[in-house]
Amino acid sequence: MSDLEKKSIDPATIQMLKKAQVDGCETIFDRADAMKPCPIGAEGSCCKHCVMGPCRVPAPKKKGETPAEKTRRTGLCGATAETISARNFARMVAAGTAAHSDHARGVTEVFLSTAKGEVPGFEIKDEQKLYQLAMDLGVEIGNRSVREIAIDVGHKALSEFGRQEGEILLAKRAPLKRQEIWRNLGVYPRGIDREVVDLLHRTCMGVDQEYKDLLLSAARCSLADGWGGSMISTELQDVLFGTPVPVMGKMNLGVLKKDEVNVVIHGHEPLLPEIIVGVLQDPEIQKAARTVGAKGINLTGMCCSANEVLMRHGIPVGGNFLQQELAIVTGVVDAMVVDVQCEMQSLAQVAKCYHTKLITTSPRAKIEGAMHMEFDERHAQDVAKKILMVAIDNYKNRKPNVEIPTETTDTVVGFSHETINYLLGGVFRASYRPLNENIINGRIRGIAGVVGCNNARVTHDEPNFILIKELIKNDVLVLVTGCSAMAAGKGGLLTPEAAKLYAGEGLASVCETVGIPPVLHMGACVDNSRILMAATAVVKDGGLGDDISDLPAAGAALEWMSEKAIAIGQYFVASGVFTVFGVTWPTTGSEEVTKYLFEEFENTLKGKWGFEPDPLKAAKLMIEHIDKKRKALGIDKARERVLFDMAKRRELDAA
Ligand code: XCC
Repeated sequence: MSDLEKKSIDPATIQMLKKAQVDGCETIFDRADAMKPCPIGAEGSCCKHCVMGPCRVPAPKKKGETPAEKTRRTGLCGATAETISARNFARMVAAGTAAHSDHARGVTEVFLSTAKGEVPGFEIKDEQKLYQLAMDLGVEIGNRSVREIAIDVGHKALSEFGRQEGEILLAKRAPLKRQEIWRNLGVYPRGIDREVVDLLHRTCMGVDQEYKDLLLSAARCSLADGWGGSMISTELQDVLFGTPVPVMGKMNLGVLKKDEVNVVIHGHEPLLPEIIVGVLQDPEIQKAARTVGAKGINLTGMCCSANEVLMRHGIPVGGNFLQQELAIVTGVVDAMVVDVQCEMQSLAQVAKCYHTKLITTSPRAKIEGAMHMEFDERHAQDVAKKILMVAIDNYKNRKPNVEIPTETTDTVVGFSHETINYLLGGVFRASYRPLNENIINGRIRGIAGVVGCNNARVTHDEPNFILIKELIKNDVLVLVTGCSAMAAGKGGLLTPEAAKLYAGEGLASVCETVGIPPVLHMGACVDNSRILMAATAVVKDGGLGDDISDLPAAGAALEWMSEKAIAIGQYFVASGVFTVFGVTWPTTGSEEVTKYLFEEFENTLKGKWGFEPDPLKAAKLMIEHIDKKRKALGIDKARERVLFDMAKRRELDAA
């Protein structure tokens, strides 16, 4: 196997890496070879919170540091390795929370304008969800019109960002015991922006210099993401664009088409993509595409924007984070339209190697060398049409070096927590009861959320794919979001048939009865809030304890790279979930900080972090945790009864 072939388990990715090499076009994979990560930064030991530094306090090479040696290991101001490490970690949480929450603010503003009837092209699609949200936000329903309710919901949601005191309203959806834990620890989030500002302030030079206090504040900030910003964006996007229901879709670069105008939408906010999907049907646009010799317009998604339009419209997915440059390398992408987050600046360079127009659309995110066509919700359809026309005009500029991989995989996606409820219980008795019963009787051993990014420091898609396969083999139902969802999808795990092929007998039997895949695609990264809601629904249905931390459940992000992933991981932990990350762990510079996150959090928050880059070992850790929780619930015996050995399995197969 050549070095290039070790970069990804996905043949389409390898094929495009080879093409990029032939075309002389540099990608992130080349840069990862050329530049190694800074070892001191990687362990969280570099402090640049003032300009007397940067101060570097790397972890001691060998164990058994004396107190005197330890005292000498500080920054100029005396900040200890613990303070520096905790501050760096907390800043990641603040940045990740800010990203998800600013996305949510944008959605809320458009939602409010929609409710007021100010933005043509947007409408309220899911009234049922609006009513539920209204109740949770304390908005009166009565005999009021949808418009009146929606306006109040919009105002209430918007005020959650600037709220100065009290408790974030949607966090009241969490199990009561969980809320008590937050209150007792003083980590119940007050307002979304307030927690981000609070954490940025604390982590300034010379402010909070007690690592435990910093880490608890980071927990509070992350909760403002999971139960605040992220949840608001998921909820309002569902009300505006429809709550996802299972839909078929295709994944991987093979979805690009040689004889059509290819437009790739990449980023996170579904606002403009939703309008583009609508405008595509415009006969004028279709005609314009035919006029330039194309058979039509082929819209595909990349990263989390892809997840959004895939689960609501079945729009095919080009790929995940590490494939964004490679889509352009095919030579057939006429326009790549980006908004915010996870868009590599190198896209502008790669686009220059081919003919692709890179178009930025968010006022918050411009890229040097890209065209900027700003999304303005008041004229969203016009902007969408103009963008499509740029792509159509560019079709004729394609160069001869065109090559599209053939790989595409079928998937079934769109499992919102409401859909799971309905699928399991049926329309007349929608509930999580059947899921709980199957967990209690042991057919389903537990639930795992496998989420997060790709990372050029590890083999693309490999850790996520191996982990997910190992979990379902051991009867763990897996929920996926973000770029890991695409690793599962491209690997063929997002179909009902995957249950028979890969899942353990217990899980397979449940999936076959209900007709669902053993791995449920729940959406984009802000939709990790759906996992919180699903976990809460399981708790509320009864029989599995009275808090999320009682559930036989675990989380993982083995290919994480973004600060957003740390914010997500932290809110999972602060919601009571054991969460394992891979690649590298950003606090290894301080043993105390790492121990606090990995062990002591379990005593207070009842959730904890873990680190294990090897996917099989990570699966083992998660399954051991699940089994520990089953034992604590007294349901471990049930599972022993349903486990069959190989001889018994063969006997059953033969029968
Ligand atoms: Fe980005 Fe959301 Fe990570 Fe993928 S999973 S690399 S954050 S696109 Ni969100």
